[in-house]
Amino acid sequence: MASRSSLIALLVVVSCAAAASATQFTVGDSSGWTIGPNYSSWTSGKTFTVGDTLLFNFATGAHDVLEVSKSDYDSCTANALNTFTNGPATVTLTAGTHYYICGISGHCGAGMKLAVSVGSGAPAPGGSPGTAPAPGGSPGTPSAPSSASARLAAAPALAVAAGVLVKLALF
Ligand SMILES: [Cu+2]
Repeated sequence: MASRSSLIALLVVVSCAAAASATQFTVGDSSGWTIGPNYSSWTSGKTFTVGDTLLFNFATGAHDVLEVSKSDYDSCTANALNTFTNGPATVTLTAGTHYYICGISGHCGAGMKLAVSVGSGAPAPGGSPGTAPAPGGSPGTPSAPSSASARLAAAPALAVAAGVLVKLALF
């Protein structure tokens, strides 16, 4: 009995820790950041949230990571907003859509391009695209209520706790 209780306690602790921490996504999984993987396939089905990190795995000098605008992403133009030349590189995600390409000649055209849409965790009501936070701040756009995001952050932990209780009942 004691061992079962401690197992359950351990499960609860581990589950809560997992729900509270940010997620690290390894770009391209085991393939890493290189020519070959299809990065739009890689992003599909994944949910990126503010504070999550992208790990770009590449050998320094073989590739690099440039954050670029959407038009430069579309045209594979190496006009960097941010540059990460040393691999592996970790990028912490902020809200909005972020575009990354490899700046080595020909690599972006060969598929080294990644677009990541980062949500706040709350579905935008009425979902208007193109409402990225403007530098300098636009008037009349109140920031999302923090209580709502706190509730959403707590939801996975509650779901996990409920799951544990169900398992407990089935024991
Ligand atoms: Cu490259």
